[in-house]
Amino acid sequence: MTTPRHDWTRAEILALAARPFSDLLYDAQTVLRAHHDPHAIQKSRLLNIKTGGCAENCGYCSQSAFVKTGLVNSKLMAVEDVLDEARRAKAEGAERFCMGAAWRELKDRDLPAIVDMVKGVKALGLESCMTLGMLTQAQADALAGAGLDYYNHNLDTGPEYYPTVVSTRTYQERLDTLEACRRSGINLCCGGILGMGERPEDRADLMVELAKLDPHPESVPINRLVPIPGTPLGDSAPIDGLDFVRWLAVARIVFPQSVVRIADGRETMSEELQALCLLAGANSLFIGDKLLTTANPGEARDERLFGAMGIA
Ligand code: SAM
Ligand code: DTB
Ligand code: SF4
Repeated sequence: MTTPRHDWTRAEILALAARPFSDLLYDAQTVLRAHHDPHAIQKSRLLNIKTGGCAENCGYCSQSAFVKTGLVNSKLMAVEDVLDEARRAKAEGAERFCMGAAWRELKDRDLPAIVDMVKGVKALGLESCMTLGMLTQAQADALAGAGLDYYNHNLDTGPEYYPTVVSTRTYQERLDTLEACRRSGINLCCGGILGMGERPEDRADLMVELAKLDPHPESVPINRLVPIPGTPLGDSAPIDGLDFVRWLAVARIVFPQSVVRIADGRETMSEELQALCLLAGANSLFIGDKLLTTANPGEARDERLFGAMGIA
């Protein structure tokens, strides 16, 4: 068993990431096996409960009001419609239902509907997760009171590169919302994106910042940038597949007790590359054929992957 550490340095993480591929994967797989069932995958399902028109300017996102991507904006979905989707997700094998809204921050006027969604999802026997932008302490407490299990709020990259990607909020504001969730007792889902033109140092810094959170986030989603035409990062070259695998292995070693998720970016990965991601210690993914606005492999492809890997 590895004790989670909160004092990782940039240099240590860069050294880890630079190890021979087989050594790195062997160690990551060993950490996975010491802390988790290596044949189990945590399955989440995402639903965009409010699409587009977001007041933030995140350079990777199709839902920012600063960009034209052809996306059709919509208002917050009705509670019953959200619960219909949650029932479907449960029938498809999801354990956790994650609801995302393209908001800079949660407004108190929307809180009653959000609380009803959390309660309804819980009543179906699913874990609940919300990602709604920034929260005040009172809002986090209200979500915790409704029974919310997880809040997703990513740090996305290292603090030095962050202002290049988004300028309408600060890194510290991200950390403040995470702290509010922690105080209210909600589990954290917090990770980042690789492939936005960041240096290895920025990836290492992301891991350092995530590792400072005490306890570590219970879920660590690692997204592979999906370049969306019309966004500032729409022309980005995709991150090399084996490089992505390396960083998943680093995340597994740095966050031994956390569930590490291959989040966005699976749609364009071969089965072989996804199998390597799982060998590197990732043990969670989103099921279904759609994430928020981007595509995901869906049931038939995932069944082949799970079958090949011996995952139930
Ligand atoms: N508005 C909320 C927020 O920013 O926290 C929640 C939704 S936001 C879409 C959730 C996360 O999805 C982002 O933090 C980012 O890590 C990831 N993401 C968004 N667009 C992406 C893209 N094109 N490729 C990969 N990951 C993406
Ligand atoms: C996370 O790290 N990835 C999810 C979830 N948290 C909310 C989102 C992935 C998809 C984002 C891009 C899209 O589909 O538009
Ligand atoms: Fe808004 Fe979230 Fe997209 Fe940023 S990532 S523009 S906060 S929906």
